[in-house]
Amino acid sequence: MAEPYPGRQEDPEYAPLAGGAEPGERHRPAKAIFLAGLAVLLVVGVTIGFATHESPDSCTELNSSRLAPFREGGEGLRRPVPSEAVVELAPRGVKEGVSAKSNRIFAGAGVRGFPWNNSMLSWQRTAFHFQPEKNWMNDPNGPMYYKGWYHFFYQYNPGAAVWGNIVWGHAVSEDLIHWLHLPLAMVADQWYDINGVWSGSATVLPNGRVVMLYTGSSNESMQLQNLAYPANLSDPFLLDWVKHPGNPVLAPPPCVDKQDFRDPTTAWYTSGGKWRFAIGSKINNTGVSFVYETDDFENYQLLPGLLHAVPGTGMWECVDFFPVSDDGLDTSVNGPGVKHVMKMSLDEDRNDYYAIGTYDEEANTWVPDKPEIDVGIGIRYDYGLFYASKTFYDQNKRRRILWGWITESDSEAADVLKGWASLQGIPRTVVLDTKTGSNLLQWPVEEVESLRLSSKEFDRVVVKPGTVAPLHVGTATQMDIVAEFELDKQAIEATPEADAEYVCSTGGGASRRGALGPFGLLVLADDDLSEQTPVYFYVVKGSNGTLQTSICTDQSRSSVATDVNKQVYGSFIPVLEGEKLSLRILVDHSIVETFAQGGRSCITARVYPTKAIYGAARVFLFNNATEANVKASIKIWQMNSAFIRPYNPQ
Ligand code: DQQ
Repeated sequence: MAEPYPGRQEDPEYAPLAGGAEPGERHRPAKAIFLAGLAVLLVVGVTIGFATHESPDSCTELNSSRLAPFREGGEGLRRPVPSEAVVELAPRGVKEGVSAKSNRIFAGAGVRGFPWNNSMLSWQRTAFHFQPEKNWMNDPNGPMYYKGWYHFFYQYNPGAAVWGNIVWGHAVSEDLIHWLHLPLAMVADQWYDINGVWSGSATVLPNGRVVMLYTGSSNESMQLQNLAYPANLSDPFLLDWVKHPGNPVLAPPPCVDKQDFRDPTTAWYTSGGKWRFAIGSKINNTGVSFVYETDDFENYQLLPGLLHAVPGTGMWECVDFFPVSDDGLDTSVNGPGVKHVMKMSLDEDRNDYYAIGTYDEEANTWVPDKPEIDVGIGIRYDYGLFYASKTFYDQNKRRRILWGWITESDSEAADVLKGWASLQGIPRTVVLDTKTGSNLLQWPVEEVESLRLSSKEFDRVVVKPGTVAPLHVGTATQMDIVAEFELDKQAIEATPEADAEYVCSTGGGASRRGALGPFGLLVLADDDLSEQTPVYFYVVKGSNGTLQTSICTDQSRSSVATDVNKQVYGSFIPVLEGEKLSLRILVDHSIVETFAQGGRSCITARVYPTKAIYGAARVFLFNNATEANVKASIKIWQMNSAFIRPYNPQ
């Protein structure tokens, strides 16, 4: 396996920045961009084999022509810059070039809003998940480890609990659990990002310098890529950020819409001694990822071809691209035997998909190992709510860590009432599942275990068909649960083979009984089970006698309120010979995160009970199969709260 930065003698050079960008100072596009424009015409058309919506001639225009009106003396600079972005849109965000961000599905006529009171709404705030003190948050941005601190930036609306006026929030932590909220890192104060400082990624260079590439939505809602640096590298908190005077450094290539070019990845170092990063787009309805190359992070060349393209997947947001093994790898690691993960956030269905494949640096392509589960049509990071995620390599503990945005699934009106919206999932370590070769294993970072308090264990409990048993653990609103289940072998043998498949979303939830399922846990339940969120396995015996297992989270009875999402989430999950069925569930007020089979499949749900809250929240073990006993071993820890508070410079 090749080391990162092979054969490097010197650190790459880039000019330190003296101050913020003035609107009159503009960076000159490189001649390379012209070549890049031509390359896109030739290669994109051939690779994807479809007609663009623009005439082919338009593809021969200079990539840079889109920046020309904004260069010195250009009329773009004289156009008025809106003092604040418009947020009153339906749905919110589409006009600015991003899809709807807030959950408005329960705002329409015919849906009666539930009379939420303060005590119910206050309960929903989490105790050990990252969230700002108030207002709206979405994508994780620029995560990195720097001088002893984990840095976390995020898409943030400082003025409201709905999407809009996006800037970069910033927090630091020594352990990914306890956080200090810092002042905003970047605000929308330049023509090229006045409509929003959108998502981006950090690259920590081998000389310790930090490069932040991010998307700005310009005064004309064009998506432009920009560069920012820490003002003071000796400050471990990296409090001040400077936007490069030459911004924007990239405009959308001519063949893509000006609103379809966003979210640059962390850069990786090539054997040719240059840096590359990927960025998502779409051409007609084909999702694509372009790759740019640079040696100074100021001048870029669009490489011929596409890293990858999948017809029918639409706009790719927040592409992530990284090497993977059974251990964490630096983003620049490549070589024989190294697998690469391609992940994209599918704008059309708001889910994060990944696939494992091989990166050919010379050809600038990534090829999935299994085209039938290509990125966007196969495996998801999570089968509940989990979007716009991003990984980073933690050089401190030599692991790759995944952050994902967990949106609300109640009404926007309720978010406005409670004054905040969205969480970040518990950061997860990510390794290759070497047993299946096609999956990743995602697992809560080990630091979360430092919050474990007292525990209760239930060892090898036999649960008969049709049983619901309370697990007496005290308050059940902040828990870390690990559980293993074994289905009765005789019942499996006696169960006839059938053609039937089980699909969580249409399978009738945990109340629909089959011979070999459902069984699992009911979390956030009240004593009389009028509210409950079952997390369960469901096993069916296929026509060839093999067992097929699904893991599901059933929200249909999670709340008596009507204006919350009540889908049943879940997916089929590979269970290999000799493996027991295993679960880990983190419950933290309104979030339930499930990791099945060591993290081979994950489900994140946001639930909003009205009765099963505070001291009334319980946890139960259940087996709703008709034929099989289930043997369950369970350990449940009460979880402490994390310290997440504002930074006080004193
Ligand atoms: N969120 C950002 C965009 C990104 C989208 C805007 C994904 O950069 O594509 O807030 O949620």
